[in-house]
Amino acid sequence: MSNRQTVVYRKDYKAPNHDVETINLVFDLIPDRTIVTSTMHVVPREGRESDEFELNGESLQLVSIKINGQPSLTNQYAMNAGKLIFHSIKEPTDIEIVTRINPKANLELSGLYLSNNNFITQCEAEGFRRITYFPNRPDVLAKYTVTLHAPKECKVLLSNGNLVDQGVLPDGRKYAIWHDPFPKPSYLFALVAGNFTVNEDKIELNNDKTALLQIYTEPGNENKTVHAMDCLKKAIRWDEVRYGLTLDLERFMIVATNDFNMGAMENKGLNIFNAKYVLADDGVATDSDYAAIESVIGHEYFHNWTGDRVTCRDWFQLSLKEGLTVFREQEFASDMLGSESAKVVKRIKDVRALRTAQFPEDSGPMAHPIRPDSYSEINNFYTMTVYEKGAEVVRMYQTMFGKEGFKKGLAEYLRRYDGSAATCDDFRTAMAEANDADLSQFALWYSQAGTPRVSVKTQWDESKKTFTITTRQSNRTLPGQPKPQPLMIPLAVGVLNDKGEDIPLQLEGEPLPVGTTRVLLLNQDVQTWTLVNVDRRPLLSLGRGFSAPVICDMDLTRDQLVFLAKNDSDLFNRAEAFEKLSILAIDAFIQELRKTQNANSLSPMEAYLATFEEILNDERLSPAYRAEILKLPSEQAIYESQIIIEPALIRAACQAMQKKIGQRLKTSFEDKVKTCTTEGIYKYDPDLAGKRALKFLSLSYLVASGNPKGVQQTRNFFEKGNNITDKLGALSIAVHSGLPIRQEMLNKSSIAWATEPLLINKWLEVQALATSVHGEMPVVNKIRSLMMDPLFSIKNPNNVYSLLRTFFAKGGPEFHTLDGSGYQLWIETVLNIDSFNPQVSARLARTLENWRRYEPRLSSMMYKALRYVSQQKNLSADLREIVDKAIN
Ligand code: 0A1
Ligand code: ZN
Repeated sequence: MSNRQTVVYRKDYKAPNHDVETINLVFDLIPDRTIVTSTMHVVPREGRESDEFELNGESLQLVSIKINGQPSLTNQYAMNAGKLIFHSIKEPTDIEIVTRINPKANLELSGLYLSNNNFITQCEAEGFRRITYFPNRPDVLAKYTVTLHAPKECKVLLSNGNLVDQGVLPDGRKYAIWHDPFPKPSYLFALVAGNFTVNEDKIELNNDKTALLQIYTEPGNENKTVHAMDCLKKAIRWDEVRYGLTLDLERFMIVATNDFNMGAMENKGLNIFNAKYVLADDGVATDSDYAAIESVIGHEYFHNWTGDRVTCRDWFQLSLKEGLTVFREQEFASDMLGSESAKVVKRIKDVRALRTAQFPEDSGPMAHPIRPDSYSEINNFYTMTVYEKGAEVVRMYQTMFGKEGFKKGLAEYLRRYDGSAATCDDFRTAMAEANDADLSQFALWYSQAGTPRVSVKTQWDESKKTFTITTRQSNRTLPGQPKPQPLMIPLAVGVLNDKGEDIPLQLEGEPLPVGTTRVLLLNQDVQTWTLVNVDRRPLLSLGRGFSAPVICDMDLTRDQLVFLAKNDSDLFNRAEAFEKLSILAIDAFIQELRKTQNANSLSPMEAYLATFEEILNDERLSPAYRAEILKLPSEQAIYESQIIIEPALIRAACQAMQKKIGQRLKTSFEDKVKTCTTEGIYKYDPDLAGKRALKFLSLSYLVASGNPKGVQQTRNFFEKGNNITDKLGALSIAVHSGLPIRQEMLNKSSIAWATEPLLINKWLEVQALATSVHGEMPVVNKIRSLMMDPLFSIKNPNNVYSLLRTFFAKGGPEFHTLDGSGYQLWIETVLNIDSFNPQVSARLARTLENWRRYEPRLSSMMYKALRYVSQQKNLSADLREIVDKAIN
C-alpha cells in the first residue's frame, strides 16, 4: 500500500516523453500468484524533454525485463520510489516486463483482486500500477490486446473490446484473447474472470449496426438484471437522440460485484458495477434503488463518449469527465420521467443532495475548486465538488446557451478532442467558440472554491411602476484564494404579482416583455436590473430551478415565504420557499427548547401548519411532489442552517415538530395512507413510487405522534408488503422511532434477508439510523455488536458504508454522544480499515472533518479523535491527507 506523502500540483504538469502505441498483456490468473507479462511498443514523442521513460509500479514483484527481445541490463533502468525509469529510450522500442502479483491479498480493491473467488479489476485512478509497470497517467493512450489464462473452472473470461479467440490450453486451462481497437488510458483497462451468468440482448443502433449487450452477475441473480438491461437500452437510445452519439462497440458488457469501493466504473466496453446499482427485483430493490440504477447505468454508459473517447489530460481535470457525465446522467434520468412535475421532483432531490453534502465540503477543510490545484491522494478527490458542483457548472452552459447551443458546444468539443486527453479549458473554449461567446470570466468557476453567495434586494416604485433588483455577490477567501473575483452567474428569476401570477418581464430599454422567467447574467460584485411596467406589488422568485450553484439570500418575511410556497409557478421554487419555512419553524423550536427543554410546550407556527395542510391536500400536485416537499428538512440540511451544530437539540426539535404535525393533521395523513396504498403486484413506476413515498411520509408523521393505528399499519406493511419498498419503509419507521415491535421486525428480517447481500446492507443501514430507547442498549453499543454479527464484514465496503458511514454521518446525537463513545468507535474503525483499504478509511474519516462547526463539548472531542489518528505512524496517504487537512 502506498503511504507516500507527496503533494502533486496542477501547475507542474508535463507532457510524457513517450507514447505507448500498443500493449500486449498476458495474465496467468492464479489467486495468490498471478503472472502478468506486458509487452509495450514504446515510441518517443517529438519535442520531448528527455529520453527517460518513466513507469509507475506499486506492490509488484518484478520478475524480468526485456528490451527489444534481449534481457535488460541493470544499468539501463533504475527503480526509485514506486517508479521504474528507463534512462534512454530514443527509438521506437519493445519492452517486455514480467511481474507477479497477489490478487488474493489485495484488500484495497484497487488493481486486480478477488471478489467471491472471481477475478475483478479496478484501475481508476491509479490501480493499473498495481497490475504491472506502466506510465499510469491518463494522457498515455495505448491499444490493448489481452490474453487471459485461467483455471478450467473459470467460466467467464472478459476484457475490453472484442473477443478475438478463446479455447482450452494444452494443460487443460482456459484462455481468451481480447482486443480493444480504441486507444485508451490505463485507468480504463479491465478484466473479469470467474463464475458468472449472463443476461444478453441486442440493440439496433442508428448507424444500422447491431450491438450485443451483456450483463454478468453471480449465479442466482439472472432474473435481477431486467431493469438494468432496460435502462442500458434507454441510455443508448437517449444519447443517439439527444446528442447524436452512437455506441461505437460491437459488444457492451456490464459486470456486477459485491466488493467494490465506489458505485461503478466506466472501463471501455466492460463496465464494472457495484451490485447495488445493477440488481433489482421487488424483493431486493426499493423504488429509490430502481431510480438510482437508471442513473448509474446511464452515467457509466455516457462516459463512453465523455470520459473514454475523450479522456482527461491529468487528474486535476477529473471534473471534465465527471461533471459533464453527471450532468448528462441527470438530463437522461429527467427525460425518462414523463411529467414536468416528476422532473421537478428529481431536480429538487439533486439540489438537496448538493446542498447537504457539497456545500459543507465547500466550506470545510477539504474545500477545493472543481478543478483542484493540488492533491496528495487523487482518490480523495472523487468528491461531491468535482462531481455534483461540476455538473452544475456544466448545466450553466446549457442555461446560458439553451439545449441546442449546449449540444453544438458538446459536438465541437468531441470533434476537436476525439481519441485524446483534454482539459477543462478545452471544454470551455469549445463551448464558447461554438456559441460565439466570451467565456473567459466563466473560467473562474474552475479555479475558485467555496459556494458563492448572492444577496438580493428589491425595490418597487409604485409611481414609476419600476421594480429594481440589486444583486451583490460575494465569494469566499481561502488559503490560496485571497482575492476571489466575481463570477459569471446565470440567475433565473420570475416576478409574481399580488395575486400570485407571473408577470411578463420587461427590462428598462426593451421594447416588449420577454417571457416570465428570465436569466440575469451576473458578472460584477454589485449589479442592478430595472423591470418596467410593474403596476402591482411584486415579489421576486429568485434562482428558479437552481440555475447556479450559489446561495441566494433575500430577506423574505414569513408571509412572503408562505405566499411563494403556495403560488410560485416554478414548482422548484415553491419547494424552496416551503423548505425555508420549515427551517424557520424548526429553528423556532430549537430556540424554545434551548430555553425550556420541554418539547410538550412547543407549538408550531400556525401559518406553517396551514400551508403544510394545504399542500398535503392539494390533489393538483403529484403525490411524489407532495412527499418530497413535505418531508421535514434532513438533519444535515438543518445543520447547514445553524451557526453552531447541536445534534441532540436539532433531533429533539425535529421529533417534536414531527409529533405536532402528526397530531394536527392526523385525518389528512390517515387519508393519504389509505389512498396511496398501491394494490396488486409490485411495479416500479415513478408515479406509483410517488404514492408509496407519500404513504410512508404520512405514516412517519402518524407514528411520530404516537398514533396506535399508524403503528399497526407499520407492522402490517412490514408483514404483508409484497415488495421491499414497503417492508423497508415500515422497518425504517419502526427502528427510527424506537417502536417496541422493532426488535421482532429486525430479527425476522435478519433471517429472511441473510442470504442476500443487498438486503444485508439495508438491514445494517436501518440500524445505523436507530434511535436509542430509554433503558435499552445505546445505539453506539448496538453498532459495535452488529460489527461482530456474521452478516457484517469489515472487509466489504458496502457493509462499512451502510453501517459505519451512515452512523457517523447521519446518526446525529446517537453518534455525537457526550461520553465520546461514538468518536472512540470512529477512531477504532478508521484505523482498522486503513490497514487494508485506505480508500474506504479515508471516506469514512471524512465524517468528522467539519468538527469546527459543532458545539464546543463535541468539537473538542472530535478534534482530539482526528488528532489521535493523525499522530499514528503508517497511515495511508489517503487517510493522512484527510485528517491532516481537517486539523490544520
Ligand atoms: N469513474 C467512476 C467512479 C470511480 C472512481 C474511482 C474508483 O476507484 C477509485 C472507482 C470508480 C464513475 O464516475 O463512475
Ligand atoms: Zn463518472
